[in-house]
Parts: sequence; C-alpha cells; structure tokens
Amino acid sequence: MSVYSYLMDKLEKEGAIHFTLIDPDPEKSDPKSAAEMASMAEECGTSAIMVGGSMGVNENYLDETIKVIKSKVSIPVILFPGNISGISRYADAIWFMSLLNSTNTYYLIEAQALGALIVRRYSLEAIPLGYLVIEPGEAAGYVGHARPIPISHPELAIAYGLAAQYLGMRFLYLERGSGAQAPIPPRFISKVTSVVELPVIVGGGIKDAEAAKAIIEAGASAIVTGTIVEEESDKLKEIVKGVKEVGLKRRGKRNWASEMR
Ligand code: 1GP
Repeated sequence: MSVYSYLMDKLEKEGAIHFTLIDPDPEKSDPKSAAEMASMAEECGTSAIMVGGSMGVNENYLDETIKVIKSKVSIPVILFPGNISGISRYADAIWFMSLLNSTNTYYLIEAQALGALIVRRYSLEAIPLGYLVIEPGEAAGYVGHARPIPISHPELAIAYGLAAQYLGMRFLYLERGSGAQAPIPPRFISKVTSVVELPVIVGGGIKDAEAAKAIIEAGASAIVTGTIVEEESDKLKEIVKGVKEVGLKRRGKRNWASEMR
C-alpha cells in the first residue's frame, strides 16, 4: 500500500490523524534518541513520523537518523524537506512541497526541480503538498523567504488553498512555524476548511490536547507536533488521544478516499 493510500485510509477510518515531526539536527538529538522519540510517538498512536527541518540538515546524518528510526517503528517515515539536502533514500515517502507564499522562486519550484531527479533515483513516493506560512512563520518563514499570511486575513489562505487544490496538490499544510508561541486560531482554520476541499494539516505551536482538539474541531484533518515531543513526551499521549476523540466523532463526514483518489 502506498503511504498516500495509508494516510487516506486512516483519515477515512479515524476522521483525523496526528504526525510527529523529528528534526534531524545533531544539536537537538542523535539518531538513537530520535528513534526513541519516534518509537514513543508510535506507542502514543501517532500515524506517521515526519523527518525534516529548516536548517542544518546534512544528508549522511539524515540517512543515519532515518535508518535507526525505521529499525524501531513500523509506521511510515515521511520526509519533510526544507531544502534538497533533506532527501533520503531510506524514507518511505516525501512531502513534495512548494512554499506557496514564498517570494523566492527557489522555494516555489527550483528546489523541487533539483530534488525531483533525486526523488526519482531513490524511487521515493512523492506526495504533493501546498505549504503555506501563516504569521509569524518562525524559522520556516524566514528561511523560505515567505510573505506570511496575517492571522486577520484568512481569505488569503483560502485563495492560496484553492490554488493548491486546482493545481492538483493532495494536502494543504498551514504552518505557524515550529516553536510558535500559539497555534493558528481555530476560527482561521475553520474559514479555510469550509472552502478548501483538501485535507488540511496544521502545525506550529501546538502544545496541549485542548489546542489540538480545537484545531481538529475547526475542520483540520491532521496536526503536526514537533517541539512537544522533544520537550514533554508525556503530553504527546494526551494530544494524540484528543485528535482521535474529535476525529472519530466526525468520521465518515468527508469521504476523502473517493473524493481524492
Ligand atoms: C513545524 O509545524 C511543525 O513545521 C511543528 O511545530 O515544533 O511547534 O510543534 P512545533
């Protein structure tokens, strides 16, 4: 089964899913502790491990980190590249993403063109994703030369989200930035999910189950947490439980599988 089909099946059965983001940064964790975090996240019920970061990703270290993670978990490992150095042959799939509100063509299409040959060489499954940075955007926004969408203007996110949908992308990721003080407000998310017909992933600044639940209640299909896994692993269990609780209530309301496949 492809990773894409696995995700769509999960969405259909569970209504909403959780991703755990691991930054393969030697300053933050070595491959062994990254794998321990991934394994703990799998036990908590996360649906997939995403591996990537905005800065300092080195291919050898990334390869090593993914190999060790893969030896410890059975859920898919999906690359979340900030640049072409974020591609590894050992992952199960790659978010093939374009930073939609970047002002720099490198992050819109050039990095993707350079990376495409590597993705093909490694026979990686590419999952098309529109990546949209919402203010403040933190390091991802800065590094990606984004013009972050203001929180007071969800209609701009709707416009970009529809563009992603019409361009054939399969997911829309609303990114507040790793380590953001607060997540994207639910009212902003519900405006987007009421119009855009793509599964919406939300990340950045989600620190507890209440925030995670409110985001899923606002119509998001998935949340991503990174920092909380590095800092307070016990909170992860509650967050994943919250996502599942709310997701199960609205299971079956959207038949993504038949809409998208
Ligand atoms: C970053 O959205 C993710 O791309 C995760 O953010 O580290 O704040 O959980 P946090």
